[in-house]
Amino acid sequence: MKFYDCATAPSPRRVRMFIAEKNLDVPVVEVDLGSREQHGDAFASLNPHRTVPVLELADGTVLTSSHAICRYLEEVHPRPALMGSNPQERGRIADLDWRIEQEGFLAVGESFRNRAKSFKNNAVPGKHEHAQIPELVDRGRSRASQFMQWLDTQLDDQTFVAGEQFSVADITAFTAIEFAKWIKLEAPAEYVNLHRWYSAVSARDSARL
Ligand SMILES: N[C@@H](CCC(=O)N[C@@H](CS)C(=O)NCC(=O)O)C(=O)O
Repeated sequence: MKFYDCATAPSPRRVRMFIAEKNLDVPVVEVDLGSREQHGDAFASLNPHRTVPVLELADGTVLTSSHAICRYLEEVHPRPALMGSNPQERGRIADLDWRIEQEGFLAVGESFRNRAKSFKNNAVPGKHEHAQIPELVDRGRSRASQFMQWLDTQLDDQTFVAGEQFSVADITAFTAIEFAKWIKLEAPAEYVNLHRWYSAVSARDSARL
């Protein structure tokens, strides 16, 4: 098994945290997005979508999204459970994880990629060129702010995003909040639940990767 990572990119960070929480030792291949290695023949033949993270399994199966990689690792290494321990929990955590990715993580990405000069013709990750749309800089930022407000409320009466157990939903939310620093967006001080949770997750070993 090989994990294609990029130490500076936010999506592979989700998988790095997941692997660390599972205490797994997975060989890593670093992909240099800065020099556009993802568009080179070697990587593009592995993942035609030209994005990281990628998990290549021993039988040659290639998984090309954070969610699928985490799902696979959870199936093979069920403990500690990060995606729920019964059907109800699994459904609930999947629901939260999807919402956090859509409304938090991707909202930050929308703002960042439509502004950064280096993404002038690559506003959407992947093989196709897409011009930036300047209006999406503010829209993404505003959606990310709304996400933070929702997250603070979600954490009002529970330790973690999905309840009292740390889960993949915390990993996606934490990496989204970290990613938001790239657009200089931080949660307001009055979001005390969010800040309490952020301090707790930051203190985990997996958060340092
Ligand atoms: N949904 C995918 C998104 C992957 C993604 O967008 N990865 C970015 C890095 S955070 C990437 O590979 N970008 C390459 C590029 O922009 O060319 C996942 O979560 O795995």
